[in-house]
Amino acid sequence: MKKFIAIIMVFALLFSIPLFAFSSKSTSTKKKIVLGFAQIGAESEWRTANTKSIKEAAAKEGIILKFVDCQQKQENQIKAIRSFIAQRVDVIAFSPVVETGWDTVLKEAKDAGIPVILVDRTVKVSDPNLYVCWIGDDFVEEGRKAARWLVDYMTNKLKWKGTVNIAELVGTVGSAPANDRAKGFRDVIKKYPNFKIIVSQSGDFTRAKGKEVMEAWLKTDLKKKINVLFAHNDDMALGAIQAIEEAGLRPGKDIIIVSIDAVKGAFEAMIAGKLNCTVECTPLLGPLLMKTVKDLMSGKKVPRKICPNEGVFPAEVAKKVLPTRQY
Ligand code: GZL
Repeated sequence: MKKFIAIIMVFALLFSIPLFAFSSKSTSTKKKIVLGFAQIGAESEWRTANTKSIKEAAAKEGIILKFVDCQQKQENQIKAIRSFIAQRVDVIAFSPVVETGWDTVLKEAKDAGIPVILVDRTVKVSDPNLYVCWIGDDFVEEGRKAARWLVDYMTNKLKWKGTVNIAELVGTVGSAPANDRAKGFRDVIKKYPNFKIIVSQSGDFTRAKGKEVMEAWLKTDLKKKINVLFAHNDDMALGAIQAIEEAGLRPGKDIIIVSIDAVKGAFEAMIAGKLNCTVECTPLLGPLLMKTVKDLMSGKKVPRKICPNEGVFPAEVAKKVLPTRQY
């Protein structure tokens, strides 16, 4: 009898171990990374796509995202960064609405030992070590690409004779894309004396403001002078297109239009013959950001600058390319 009971006990013990192993809470629960992100706002199709990319990538990577929409105000971004510091997040990322005014708050993050990643736009700071990495697009090159396309189109396609009078819709005043796209565009057209920027004003990267500025221009003698519109983003170009039509002119014909971003709305406008070219500036930076965050947290060295490749899309390719676009 004793032997029988001993055998039963052994089997019971052997059988319970696997169950015990499965039922016990794994002791290696890894702490989830917490990322604070201070987004500029929701001013354009581009920004909406950028936010979607960041949120989806965080969810996919199991990163806890504390996301703040800062309504295009620097003071709100500074407030959000301070709240991330107080919450002791692991990493802070943000797209700085303008280039300057960040030294103090970035020093607070550095003193708190929290790494900062710039996404999309860049900053001008006294100490470059106030951030560890910038993930974004080369805005100067985007401006150059827009100008190179324009010079080729006017000179070789339209065989334009005489002066090319250009109106420029500038992005948010003081922002890196506005400063750099303007610089890149001028780098190229300064080599062609007949290409002249005759008027330049900010439309703050929004459709509404782009329309408002173009409306005002077309109420003056600029209506007879403007041959080309260079818009720093598609949203301002799309707003200006509405104003051009309401003024009885044909966008894409009476006024040639080149812009930047390559959002879906731009492809639709090109297919409708109202926009002539858009230069790509990808907002799909979420996966790159999450990879960089994970590399940082696992102690890997991360590059100072991560710049995706981008294309140029003239109207003639719009119909074919649109179905392949992700934003
Ligand atoms: C560029 C980005 C700009 C887009 C605009 O990377 O910062 O801000 O060109 C957006 O559409 O508003």
